[in-house]
Amino acid sequence: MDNLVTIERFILDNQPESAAGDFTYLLYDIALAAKAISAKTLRAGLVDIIGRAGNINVQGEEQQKLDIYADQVIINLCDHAGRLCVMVSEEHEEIITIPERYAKGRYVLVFDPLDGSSNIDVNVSTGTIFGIYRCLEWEERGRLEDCLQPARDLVAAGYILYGTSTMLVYSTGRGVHEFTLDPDLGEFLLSDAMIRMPTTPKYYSTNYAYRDKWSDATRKYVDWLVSGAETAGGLSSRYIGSLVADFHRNLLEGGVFLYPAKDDNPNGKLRLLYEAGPLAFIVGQAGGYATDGRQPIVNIQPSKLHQRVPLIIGDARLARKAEEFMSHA
Ligand code: FDP
Repeated sequence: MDNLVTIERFILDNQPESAAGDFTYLLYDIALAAKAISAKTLRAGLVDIIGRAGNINVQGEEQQKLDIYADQVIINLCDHAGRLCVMVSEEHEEIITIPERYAKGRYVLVFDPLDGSSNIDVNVSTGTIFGIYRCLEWEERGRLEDCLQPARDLVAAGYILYGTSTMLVYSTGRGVHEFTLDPDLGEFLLSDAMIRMPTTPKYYSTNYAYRDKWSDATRKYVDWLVSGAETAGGLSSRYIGSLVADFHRNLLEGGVFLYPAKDDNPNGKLRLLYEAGPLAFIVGQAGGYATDGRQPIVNIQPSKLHQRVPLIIGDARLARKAEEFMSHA
């Protein structure tokens, strides 16, 4: 037990002294929400399987949609402690203000409570993505402007992967750190610190079924990835269709993920504020890069809460190459 480092201890040991208050506890709150969602996710598989066999579910209760559950858990654990001034969730059209009866804090939390939720029914990995900004105007309570900040201004970003193990990965701009939930202890334990992407990428990840809907430049770029022209031995293809899981694999194994623009969706599918932005911040901290094909994701000023953005993210050289292809378009 001597060398086990819990997430609480790691966060505390690695915060500048000035920050060892609200911000540290906000990260704890998110870690606690992650444990609750993880527990429910594991049980959801069981409930679903038993339900499918024609039996009533284990508790005889109506099963709540997991993404709604995840959304409520995060809000309930984070709204009352006086650490936040406003939140943004994929599940809510408008900003989520902190109720007047609670103290207002200095931070803004943006999150996608359960990404890849279409995978739950088939027992495939899902994830939560989050980003934390500083509130811009202390006097005001819950403004849209506080939420519409570029990812380069994130104070912290992270994700939780509900896979064969539950993992929490985060960065406060000083490296990327990974924690694995020990189900017996109920604690996130440090499993990797200061993660760097491998120098030799292995994978490209995209939904190839959209090939005919991509631009010529995107097709040429993906052909270039497939040809292995600049990567020894070529790249292999991996696509789960669950952003957090696809991103995490490529972060550790090396590779590039893309969800580009399509004929019927000129800005792609993924959301800038609580999907592309936080992951772009993290990948940059691990030596990678994220672009919309023209500019770094971290530099894009959001104009709407649920704005979509084309995303090419992962290995720095491979992602930058996309900009070369797309600038000739
Ligand atoms: P999902 O719709 O299952 O929530 O963010 C949405 C997302 O999943 C990502 O996790 C995933 O990368 C992408 O959509 C998959 O979209 P396609 O089915 O169009 O490939």
